[in-house]
Amino acid sequence: MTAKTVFILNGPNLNLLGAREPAIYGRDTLGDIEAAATAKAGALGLTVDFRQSNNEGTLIDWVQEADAKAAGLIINPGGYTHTSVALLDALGAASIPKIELHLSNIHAREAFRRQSITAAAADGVIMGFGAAGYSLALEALKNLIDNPALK
Ligand code: CA2
Repeated sequence: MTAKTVFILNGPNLNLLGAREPAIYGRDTLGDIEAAATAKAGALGLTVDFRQSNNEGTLIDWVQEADAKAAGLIINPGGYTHTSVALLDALGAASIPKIELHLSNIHAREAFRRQSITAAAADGVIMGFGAAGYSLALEALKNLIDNPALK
């Protein structure tokens, strides 16, 4: 049987991981995270389509593409987490299982980061575990894909 594909979408500035702010976001680069996520997905019998964009509209297009093509979606919306009604609407329109992911615990940070606009459209949120969160999110997504009644 062909492995189901899941999209992992990463928002603005996540391409900078590893270079700056290691105390908050860790030392892994986004390339390191993609390699680990690809290996984890393989162990779960999934294929990953891993992407990053600094553009809100591109992320919205990819959410719509995921809904048409993928079995599930993990998204770290970056700063758009706290601002984007348009991304919330795109996620809300997508019927596939969806996990929101943050490297940091946004509730332990500045007041403006404590609200996620986008999380209302997610089936669940994983945050605060650094790069390991991607692996945890894949496990959670696999559970949702295999058990649609949980959604
Ligand atoms: O904790 C997360 O995963 C965030 O989504 C990361 C975003 C931030 O805006 C959210 O509030 C929480 C930031 C993405 C990465 O930003 C960097 C900035 C400088 C150096 C490295 C990464």
